[in-house]
Amino acid sequence: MAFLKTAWLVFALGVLAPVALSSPAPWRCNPSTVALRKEWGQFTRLERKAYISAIQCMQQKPKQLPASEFPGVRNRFDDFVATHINYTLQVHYSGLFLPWHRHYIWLWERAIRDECEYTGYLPYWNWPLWVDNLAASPLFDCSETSLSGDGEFDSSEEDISNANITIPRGTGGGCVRCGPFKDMQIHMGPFSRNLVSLTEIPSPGFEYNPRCFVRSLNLFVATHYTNATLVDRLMASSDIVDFQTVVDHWPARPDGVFGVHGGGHFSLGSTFQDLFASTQDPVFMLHHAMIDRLWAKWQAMDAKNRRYAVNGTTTILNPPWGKPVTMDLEMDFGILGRSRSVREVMNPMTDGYCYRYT
Ligand SMILES: *[C@@H]1O[C@H](CO)[C@@H](O)[C@H](O)[C@H]1NC(C)=O
Ligand SMILES: *[C@@H]1O[C@H](CO)[C@@H](O)[C@H](O)[C@H]1NC(C)=O
Ligand SMILES: *[C@@H]1O[C@H](CO)[C@@H](O)[C@H](O)[C@H]1NC(C)=O
Ligand SMILES: *[C@@H]1O[C@H](CO)[C@@H](O)[C@H](O)[C@H]1NC(C)=O
Ligand SMILES: [Cu+2]
Repeated sequence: MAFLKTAWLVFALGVLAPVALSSPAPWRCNPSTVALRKEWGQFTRLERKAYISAIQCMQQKPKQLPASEFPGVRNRFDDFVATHINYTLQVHYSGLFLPWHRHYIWLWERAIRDECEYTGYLPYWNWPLWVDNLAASPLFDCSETSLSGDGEFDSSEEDISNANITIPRGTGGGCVRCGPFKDMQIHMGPFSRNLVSLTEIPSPGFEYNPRCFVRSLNLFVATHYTNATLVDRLMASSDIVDFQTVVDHWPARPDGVFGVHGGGHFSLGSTFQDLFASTQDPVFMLHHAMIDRLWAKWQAMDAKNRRYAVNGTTTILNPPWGKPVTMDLEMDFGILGRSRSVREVMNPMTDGYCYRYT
């Protein structure tokens, strides 16, 4: 024991002394230290299980938001859900969509590493790989290394249609009864799909509304709205206005449906279709990691013109009175982390970020 202590002391002095004497070099992100975010299918079985355990760990940790104001928040995972609900009207179909979600998913990655002993990095969902058969994908095959799969068949799920489009119903529609998130309860929502002129968080707000986690895999939506042609088209976007249109309004539609962002959300059924509370589906972070990945790659292809490109306002659907997004604008994340300027999140390898994607 004495020997070990001495050895440790020598080791500590040897390593730490030079650092203490010279002024510490500022921490910099470089290619040898950068974290790699991988596609779910590129994770080993152990890595997938570790990520699943991290989500379950967050669902068991105590919440930080107060029960008085946030009755629907029951655990640490729900802190993320409520924060997303809270900022939904600023950070969707607006100039904040890409920057805000970049930081939000980074906060989640940091939280599972700091609070749940997760040692990996965020995985992503590469939509085109599985559009022909979601149920056979490693993400949704309901195995113990998936994020569960389809819900039970529920005959009451209906097609979604409006004047311009009809989306046939998916193959589930009921509760998820298999895989790691079998019988999981969600606590908040549902919110109406009608986004017209919303200026405050609509009902049910942060109310507690326990019910089962629903999925309905939808191959029509997957093949039509998240396929490889659309991803190629997104990557060929000429500028940020075009890029955001293909993400969220392509073909351009006043109600904001569709685009690859909405495509992913609508391909999984009602829990994930909820604009405010979709964070309750454990695949949320992977879906947004894919969007972040495509944005990061698109930015890097022409950094001079794209690194600091933004367009839009801080209000949903960019009304004429909306406040334009600028680099100095501060974005808030409630209790999840300090505010960040838009400029600070424009590069995944600076300002405290240090990640890239496969
Ligand atoms: C249908 O498309 C037309 C033309 O783009 C548009 O003006 C109209 O608002 C759309 N209606 C709905 C319900 O999306
Ligand atoms: C992808 O979807 C678009 C629009 O729905 C369609 O025009 C295109 O043919 C599809 N591409 C593939 C590879 O399925
Ligand atoms: C966004 O781009 C459109 C189209 O180029 C432009 O008219 C608008 O002024 C831009 N808005 C902001 C807030 O940058
Ligand atoms: C919700 O947003 C408001 C600002 O709009 C902020 O003051 C509050 O702290 C936020 N609450 C949560 C839970 O994020
Ligand atoms: Cu969102």
